[in-house]
Amino acid sequence: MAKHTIQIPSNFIMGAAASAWQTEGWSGKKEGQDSFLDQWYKNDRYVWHNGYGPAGATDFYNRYAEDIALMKQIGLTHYRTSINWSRFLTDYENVVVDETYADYMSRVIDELIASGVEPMICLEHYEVPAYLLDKYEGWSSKHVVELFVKYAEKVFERYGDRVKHWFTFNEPIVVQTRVYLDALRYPYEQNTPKWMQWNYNKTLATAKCVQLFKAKNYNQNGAKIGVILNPEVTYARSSAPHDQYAAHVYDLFYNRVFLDPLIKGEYPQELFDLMSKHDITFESTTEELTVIKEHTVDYVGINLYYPHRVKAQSKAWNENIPFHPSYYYEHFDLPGKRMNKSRGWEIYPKIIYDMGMRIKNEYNNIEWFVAENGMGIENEVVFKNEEHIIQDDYRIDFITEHLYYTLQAVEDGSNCTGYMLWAFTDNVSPMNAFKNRYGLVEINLENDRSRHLKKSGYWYQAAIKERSFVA
Ligand code: BGP
Repeated sequence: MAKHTIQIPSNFIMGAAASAWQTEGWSGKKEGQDSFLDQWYKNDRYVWHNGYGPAGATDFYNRYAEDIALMKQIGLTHYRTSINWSRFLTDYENVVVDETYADYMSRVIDELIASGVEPMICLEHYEVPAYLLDKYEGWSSKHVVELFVKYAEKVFERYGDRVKHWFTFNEPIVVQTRVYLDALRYPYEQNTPKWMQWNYNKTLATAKCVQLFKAKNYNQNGAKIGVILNPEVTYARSSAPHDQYAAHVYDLFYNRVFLDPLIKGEYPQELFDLMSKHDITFESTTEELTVIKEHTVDYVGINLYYPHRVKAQSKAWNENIPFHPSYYYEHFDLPGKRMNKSRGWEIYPKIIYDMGMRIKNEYNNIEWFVAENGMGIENEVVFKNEEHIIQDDYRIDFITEHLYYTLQAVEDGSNCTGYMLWAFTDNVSPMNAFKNRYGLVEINLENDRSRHLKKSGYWYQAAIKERSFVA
């Protein structure tokens, strides 16, 4: 196919993302400031690649100035990260701020702004404090919803004058799906009602934060508050009604459970009907549902990595085990699919376009942006050239194709305002530490975590500078 120069609109966000826990390391962390992820790490150490863990991470806590200088060099317009809830406070009940950590965050924000990189800040990227998990079973509890809103208020008080892009959660469905739906993590309990309670309580917490943000006028100067979701762009195996229905139910349970209430203010009745059919109950009140209805988000970030393909469930369901949505579906492998073998994820760049069109057509064309998209590759060092620069042409191709489809969606009227690569630097994945490297910038773990732009870093720099690329 002939190649073309693709123009990037002048005000289009060209950024990169990360999270607090995955980068900052444990420097300065106090006893009792563990998050869900630290607890997970401590319980399940055996899964960690080469023993790398969150203790060192990329040492962003100490090296943020060096990293922000690299962001400036690449020309990132925006950088997304999170505030680590478990570290921002020393007392989660009385909302006592850890001044050392708060000061560090303040310096990060100032340095970003001074470098011409807009900060985008998320309040929870899986960093729910371990204390709240132990004491209240985390997001099972309405009390934790209230504590989160109080924490958010402290954060807005500190940084609301400088930060214009806020998000409550990154991928709010993920933790409880691993913990209570798939029982892959401690406490290894399959409990779909609890899964739904967590979903609901995080939605309620978002609505309450939106309410607070506006009531206290933090939305002045164009500041916005939203959420970052990971809807699974789902394709049915065939057009046969049973496969179509499987994809439809999958979409209700994994996507619309957050998209609908957060963007439109209402849950799909069909989801509630399926839940009552399977005795999935959770606590909600009319007042809470009104808060959700009246305080929808300003915009959404969407994390998109790979497509989901489903077909109708072929096996008879064992009625003695608790209900799981896979009662209705099975995953389906597309024959001949393109793969990122390191991560085991299919590559299908059109997911971004399809999501963009869906938001346009079904979600009031709300403002959205690609909040994460990227390619994690194992053992990249073998691709170094004589100048020791990782020749990650596969990543350049991946970004090129995904950015192309993002801009196609823009051209076709979707209100997409940006693209953020996961990730700015290689970092600690909650699944596999530094095994799969995602960064535009290499973190050399053998050499004191020194930073080096990869070929993709130079490519991204050129695309941002020229506001164009060839695809
Ligand atoms: C997203 C998370 C990120 C990041 C990324 C890559 O779902 O928001 O935190 O980790 O996935 O996935 P992984 O690290 O599992 O390879």
